[in-house]
Amino acid sequence: MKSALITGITGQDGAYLASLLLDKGYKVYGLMARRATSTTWRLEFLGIENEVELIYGDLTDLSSIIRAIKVAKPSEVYNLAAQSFVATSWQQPVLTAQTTGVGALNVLEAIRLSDPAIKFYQASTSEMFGLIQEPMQSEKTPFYPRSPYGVAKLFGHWMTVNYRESFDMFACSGILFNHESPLRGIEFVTRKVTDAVARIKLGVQSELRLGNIDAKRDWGFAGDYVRAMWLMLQQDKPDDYVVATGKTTTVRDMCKIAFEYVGLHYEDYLVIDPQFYRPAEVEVLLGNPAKAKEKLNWEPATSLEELIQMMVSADLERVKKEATSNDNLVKYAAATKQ
Ligand code: NDP
Ligand code: GDR
Repeated sequence: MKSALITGITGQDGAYLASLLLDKGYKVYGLMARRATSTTWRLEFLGIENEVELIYGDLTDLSSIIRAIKVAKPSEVYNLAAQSFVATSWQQPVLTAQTTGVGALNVLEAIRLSDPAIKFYQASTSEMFGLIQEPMQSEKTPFYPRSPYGVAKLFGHWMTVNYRESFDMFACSGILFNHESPLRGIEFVTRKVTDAVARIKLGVQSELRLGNIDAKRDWGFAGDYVRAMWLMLQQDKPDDYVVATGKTTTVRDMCKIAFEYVGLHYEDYLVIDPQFYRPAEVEVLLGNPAKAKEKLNWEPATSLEELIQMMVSADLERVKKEATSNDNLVKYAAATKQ
């Protein structure tokens, strides 16, 4: 039986990847940071919380990663853990560098010191392109990150390339464009919108406050994207791949799709709030997934409309359940006023 270790297993991608690997017959281990409150809700949502083995550890603690590798004896390690919210990376740049940047190096070092034959996947990002000059970004597009997060990820990306070239390790970097799902963190714009649409529809929220709605993103479904991660580690040779849909949409149009799905107009509820603008913005992202299609035979299976509908439906169901008691309704109404 193949064994895999996933860092960031409690995150959106970690949960979907764990589910995929379990379906493929892997024994799945997850490195999980110790927190004061439970973080396993995504694993529970997918019904796999008892199917995976969770090992406490932190990406900034090399010894804990070495220990996790000793326990899991994996043939594949997927490094998905990170401080992954771009906006927070200006407020906590050092933590972001240590977790998102040096954390990736810690995992590479842990593998090199334990068993360099272990295959490694690094969760790289389209945020590394940042202030791009090319209309479509591919593996050959130069990088120009625009946030401490993007800079930290670029360090992890080049370390992955460097360990492949220096130590002949099977190390791959997946340059993934934005991907979303009902399991997306609530602070990211798609989920913030679909959650607001559900609350507004059910009468427990009155407005939605956003920042730069002219930003354009290439959005796909997380469930499709974790398949590409796995495929990268099944190839004969390690390499880097862009994973994207090849379509870009403004935040404004994404809002329109979400509100229209429940028969509302976004213009009636949207408030532009300067607090959600970023010190430096990535205005547009549009990926070219041609290499992933050719070499991995990977293609996205979910359209943006299907994705947004899936997210709004899940949020409607959740908000309905949460708002069954009067107490909760009062709480939500108060939270909306803040
Ligand atoms: P999430 O923010 O949902 O998950 C991040 C995970 O990292 C969580 O499990 C979190 O644990 C864990 N984590 C954070 N800090 C540490 C630490 N110090 N030690 C151990 N674990 C830690 O991210 P996604 O699932 O959306 O993304 C997965 C990866 O892919 C990330 O690296 C992200 O930067 C990258 N990426 C994501 C894209 C996207 O559109 N989703 C696109 C391109 C790249 P906890 O639950 O305890 O907070
Ligand atoms: P991003 O995702 O920064 O692309 O990073 P996010 O959903 O946070 O922002 C997308 C775009 O929407 C604009 N925006 C807002 N964003 C948020 N979060 N909240 C708002 O109120 C708001 N208003 C407008 C942003 O300015 C931005 O242009 C995600 C993360 O998953 C990263 O970890 C990953 O690497 C990249 O995607 C690819």
